[in-house]
Amino acid sequence: MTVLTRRRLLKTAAIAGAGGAGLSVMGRFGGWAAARPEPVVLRTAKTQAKLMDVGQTRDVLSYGDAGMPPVLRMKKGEPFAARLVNAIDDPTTIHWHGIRVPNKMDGVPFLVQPYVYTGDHFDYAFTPPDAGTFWYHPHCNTLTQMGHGLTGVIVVENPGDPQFDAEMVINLRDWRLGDDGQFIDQFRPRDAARTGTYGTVRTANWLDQPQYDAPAGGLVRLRVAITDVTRIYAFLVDGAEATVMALDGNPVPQRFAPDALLLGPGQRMELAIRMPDDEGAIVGLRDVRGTKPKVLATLRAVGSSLKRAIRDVAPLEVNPVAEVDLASAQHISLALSATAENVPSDGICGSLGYSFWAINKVPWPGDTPDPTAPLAELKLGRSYVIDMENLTPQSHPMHLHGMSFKVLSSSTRQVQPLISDTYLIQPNEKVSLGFVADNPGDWLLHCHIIEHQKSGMTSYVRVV
Ligand SMILES: [Cu+2]
Repeated sequence: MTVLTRRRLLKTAAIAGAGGAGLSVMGRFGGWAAARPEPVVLRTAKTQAKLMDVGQTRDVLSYGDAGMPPVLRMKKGEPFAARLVNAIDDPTTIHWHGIRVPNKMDGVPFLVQPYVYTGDHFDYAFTPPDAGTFWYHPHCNTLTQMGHGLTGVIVVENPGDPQFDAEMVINLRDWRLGDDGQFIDQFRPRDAARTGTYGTVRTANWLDQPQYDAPAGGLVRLRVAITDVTRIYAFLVDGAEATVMALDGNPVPQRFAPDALLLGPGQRMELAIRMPDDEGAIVGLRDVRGTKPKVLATLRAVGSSLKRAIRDVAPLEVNPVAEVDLASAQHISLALSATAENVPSDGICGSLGYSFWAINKVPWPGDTPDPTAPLAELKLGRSYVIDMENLTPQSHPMHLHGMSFKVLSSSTRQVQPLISDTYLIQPNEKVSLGFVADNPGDWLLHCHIIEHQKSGMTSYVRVV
């Protein structure tokens, strides 16, 4: 594994800087220059936000000076560039969750890039191959940085997308705040060893139950991303006809109504909603999981009815993900378990100081480079099937970086052949996920309940 020294790190930063300067010689490089976009500046900052009635919450982190991190819009097959400028007092990076980027752009410190220290910057550039709903977040000290606000949604547009009368993006997340509206401890060890530590304040787009206007009788494309560090949701829409069009950035083969649809941290869904005909009618997006169900956000019908029909929504274009060859695929067994170990470990990238979880009986010490080796070395271009078994009483949203897999089968339920980057595995479930190892590099495979990730449920595969 690549170990980055401070010296090498500075060299890398210098190269990144030179890339930025290259913008000034655009005219000399014809097509290359024309294709190179102006970078979006994502500047981490400490800010305040009104998350509770009692007043402003301090020590909130965002990209930009105020409000939640911006929704980033990209276009499928068109180059995108962003400059991360780090203005917080902690090293950081950006990971583009679900987007199949080149390895060096994946944002995992030490595995693929150096830390971006306070005052430094890093230039990200890639061309998103897939259209859909994705998200971005740091991969350093993630429980704190994401817990305090650094989670934003990405929309990758496709010019061939069906037309809607309105589109909305909802970023779902919680905050660990006390009665005074200020941050409390981000986790409790006894909860980290179970489902993870839940937030105390729940928001949609950093608001409590926001309401958005949408045309009566119109078709709404609602993009929802769970960017929370812990919470699993069970989604329901009431007051309107709704259908799930896409999950985790990819169209579903068969559309279905969100009837307590379970999705975990890191997952996204795209709904087509047909608004009611009557002006003022309210549509609710609900979480019905657990003992405290909640209306997350509402839509209010406005104007006279457009009289659309949900069946008129054309299919979304399938993303160009290589088809797994099951006949030649090699199988990789993966057992998720709890571990008896409970010892502090020195995670370089924000370990919690505990080991509670393991993959194939090995608890990983966070994102440290040594002495750990990849879970598996995969041959570029070859097909693989991950046979994953959950031996714990908790659910785990398992996320693979860099490549999308197809859900092949489950031991406990009927599954559609969904293409995804995150699979929410249930207790006692065995699932088979097939993919083509077509993206070279070191790719993390981890639980997206961040406390689980940071206390052992992390590994990576190497594609060479
Ligand atoms: Cu987990």
